[in-house]
Amino acid sequence: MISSKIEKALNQQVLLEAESSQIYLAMASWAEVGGLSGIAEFLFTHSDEERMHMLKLLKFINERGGHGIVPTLKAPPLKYKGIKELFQEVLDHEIHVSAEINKLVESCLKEKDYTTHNFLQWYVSEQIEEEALARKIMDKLKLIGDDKAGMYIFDRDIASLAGGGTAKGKPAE
Ligand code: OFO
Repeated sequence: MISSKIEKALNQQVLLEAESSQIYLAMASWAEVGGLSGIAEFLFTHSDEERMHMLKLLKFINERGGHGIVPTLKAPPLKYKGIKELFQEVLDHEIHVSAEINKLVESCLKEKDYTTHNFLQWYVSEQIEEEALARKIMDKLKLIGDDKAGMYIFDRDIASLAGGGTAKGKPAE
């Protein structure tokens, strides 16, 4: 059984994962409309994975005697300044998510909730991968700069940047 404090904190994380899914979905749609089909595909997949992260939390809360709350989401932005800005936002967002996961882990230790602490370890590793991937993408984009041919190749090959884990075309467990 989880304490109401942990239940509330986990539901906050449900909201954050749902927001992540929503934001990446909006980014995917913007990229698709702009003809960047590789980037769009990558972001659609990423959005699906965030939904899986949300579901996994929601089900855990229910399993542990709490109530997983389906949150109200605010509308994500419609447009982005450019590809570099978009992926910088992805990186910043993932850094924020990692910080929130770490806070949750800390709360579990304080509450002596070792079951939830154990459950959250999957998210801790997931965040290491997601941040690393977003950084790798930003490094590539910095190298490409304003080169249109480089951007064409980036859009074509972005799926191959993803190596095993998340946003790599395979759903999270
Ligand atoms: Fe759920 O990993 Fe990104 O946000």
